[in-house]
Amino acid sequence: MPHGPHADALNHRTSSARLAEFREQRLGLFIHWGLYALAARHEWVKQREHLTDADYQPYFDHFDPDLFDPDAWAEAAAGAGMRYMVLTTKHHDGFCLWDSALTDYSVAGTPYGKDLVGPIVAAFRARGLGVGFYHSLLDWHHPDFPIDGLHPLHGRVEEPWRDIAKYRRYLHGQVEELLTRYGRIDTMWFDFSYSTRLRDGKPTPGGKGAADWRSAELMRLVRELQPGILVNNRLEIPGDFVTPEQFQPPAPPGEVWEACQTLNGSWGYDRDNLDYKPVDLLVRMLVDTVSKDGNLLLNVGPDGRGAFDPRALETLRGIGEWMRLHGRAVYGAGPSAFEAPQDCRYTQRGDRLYVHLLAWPYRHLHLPGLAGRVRYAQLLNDGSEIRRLVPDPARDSGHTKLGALPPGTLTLQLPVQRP
Ligand code: FUL
Repeated sequence: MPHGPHADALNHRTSSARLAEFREQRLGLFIHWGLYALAARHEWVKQREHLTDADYQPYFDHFDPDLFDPDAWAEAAAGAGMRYMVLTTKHHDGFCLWDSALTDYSVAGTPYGKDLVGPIVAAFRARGLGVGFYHSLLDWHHPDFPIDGLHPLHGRVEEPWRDIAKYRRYLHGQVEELLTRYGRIDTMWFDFSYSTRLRDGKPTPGGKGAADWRSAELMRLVRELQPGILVNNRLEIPGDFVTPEQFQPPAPPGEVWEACQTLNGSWGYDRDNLDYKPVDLLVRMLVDTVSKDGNLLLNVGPDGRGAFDPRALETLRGIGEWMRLHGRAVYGAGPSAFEAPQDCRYTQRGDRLYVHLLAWPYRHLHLPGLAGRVRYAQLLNDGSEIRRLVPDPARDSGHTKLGALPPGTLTLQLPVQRP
């Protein structure tokens, strides 16, 4: 971290460069991987089924991902047009994917026996992708973590209050390990703050949880160890970006933001859940997100042997095909000052306006406010020309009218004169 009189300005510049990079990247891969992959029925299985440590132990004893191939993961992400990834270093169950000096509850103690974080970071870096760490503030294995209303053992033990201060030292210590062992880390994705004194699963209003984790101290530690890193907003104090989960904000949140989405409703590997979102829906989510100046983080939960589910791979391939043809309407693109017609989204980069048609049929498309501003119009996927029709001045004043649009979800590319 730079020191001296200009240190603050320098650090500030570093994070604004990183922010610009983040908004340029637009699409990332979330990876939820841990012992719950062996249960294969949602990453909250320990809580949902009130499993004790003993019930959960077989997953630890059998964690031996023989098909783990981080290069294949990175290849699948890059092939989907993703520019960064965020990996669960530890989820709420407390299991650590790295060999932490602070606990035995890590991959090092499993039959697999080796660090996983390092090889994953290296594989994604080798493909030029950014690297982020998800880290849970919760820990359903640590002996000092309170048996609060969200804990798997809630209502099943007599002494629910534990020493949160001891747990907090552990949490900060682990974050320090993660941010000093693996070189530059681009994003820290904490999850999630609430008061551990909640009852019956209901958080205490007023954001008191930040005191439990000492969020401000944790934030300072992260920024000191990794200047320029971006930190999300789940510490209950302001971060660098906000994280709507599994929903598309109807309007731009007015802050830097990243939506996160599952492919099938579960973040961890969920064998019997076949409810995969179709590629065109995910593409529409991406387009909608970029039109509102956001990023999209799409999740894959690798299975117990370390492989991506074939359905997830197929989805990533489909997104990749679309991105290969339409990436220029996504990377570095953002909202447009022009107002999009119904069922359309606009993304814009420089003087290129991208018109994403989310519904069909369109015989003609009227683009409000663009009369006289469109120099040329083409389909983005094949560069073919779209004819501009002469508008009827009585009906179409102020519009540009495009005609002869073929069916399907289309993206048009228009060089425009900006307002
Ligand atoms: C949530 C977690 O509880 C989920 O398991 C998942 O990690 C999601 C991204 O964040 O708050």
